[in-house]
Amino acid sequence: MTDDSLTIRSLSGRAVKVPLGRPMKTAVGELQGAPLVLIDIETEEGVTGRAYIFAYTPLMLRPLVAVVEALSPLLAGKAVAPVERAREIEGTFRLLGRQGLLGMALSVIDMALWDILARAKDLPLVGLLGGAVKPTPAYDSYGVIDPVRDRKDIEATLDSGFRALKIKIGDAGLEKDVATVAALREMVGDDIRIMVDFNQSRTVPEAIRRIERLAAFDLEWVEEPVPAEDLNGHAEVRAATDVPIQTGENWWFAQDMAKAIDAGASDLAMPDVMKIGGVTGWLKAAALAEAASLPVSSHAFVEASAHLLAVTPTAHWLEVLDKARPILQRPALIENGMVTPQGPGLGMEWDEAAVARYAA
Ligand code: SMN
Ligand code: MG
Repeated sequence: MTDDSLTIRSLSGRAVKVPLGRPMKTAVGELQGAPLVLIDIETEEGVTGRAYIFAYTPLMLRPLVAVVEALSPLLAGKAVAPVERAREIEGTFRLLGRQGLLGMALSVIDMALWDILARAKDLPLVGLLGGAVKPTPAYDSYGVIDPVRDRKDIEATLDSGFRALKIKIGDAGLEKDVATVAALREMVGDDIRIMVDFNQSRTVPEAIRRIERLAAFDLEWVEEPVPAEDLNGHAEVRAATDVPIQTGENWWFAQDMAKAIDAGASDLAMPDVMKIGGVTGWLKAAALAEAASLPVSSHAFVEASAHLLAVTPTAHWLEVLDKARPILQRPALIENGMVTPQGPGLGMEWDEAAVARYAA
């Protein structure tokens, strides 16, 4: 069977609301569970590709299913050729633009198409991309924490082998941020890497003021200190501190990443495979990062990120925010603070009983 013998038959999306392993409070709101849209792409040859969209809010579940279904006629009968499909769809939506829900749907459809190609050759995606099945260092991702209340969870994170963890901050005043990070540093010791994420919540002066105090705790990075689209603001904060600035989860396709690099917005990059354009977009982002000497970390999407970081020249950290675990037959392979890609394809099979249980 050659790749071009694979033909898309149909596209479907199913909405689920999945419980989160732990609360995910951020400076800009709290996630009540993980609203996901599961994408299945069937082919005439009987190979099915799977991927999922993270909707962030249940309010977007029905619209996202509608967007996926609206795209189906554009893809049915076409070859499973994700690079060609991405080029074609970019042209189709040139006037509208691919940001927002459309960009999320296009990125995840791309992931499912690559899943088909790898499955058809009985390969893990990393293998189809020419890489090796190898583990990537990972960090455990928390929301806003209470060092006393969350001590047991954090100890379990370290006991399971993680050497890094991220917390959300910026939900209250500077002193709370400083006290939380100081308590965490005290709890985990000097060798564990700590990342903090403001989730776009600060102004430039306030971000600079807070980071000046947080610099004492040897942070791996400070993430999205100001609104994601404020590239100059990110660059201003970056110029005011030696603490590495991280951003990228809100870049739409490689073009946004190129603008951020041009603006000198960050020391690091963390594209989100659901917004950067799926596998096709990620490969472009990885090339941009290598050319700009930017370490690349992932954002959520543990399963796909394990494959993609394994073929990313400047791979840095993999974020473990394991949202899909409850609806997968086989969870992501997370061992001793590392995540190893699983196949075939992206390595995901829906647990249909769980999908039914969590149907939205
Ligand atoms: C985040 C991820 C997913 C949901 C809310 C917030 C956060 C992160 O920005 O980087 O983990
Ligand atoms: Mg973030």
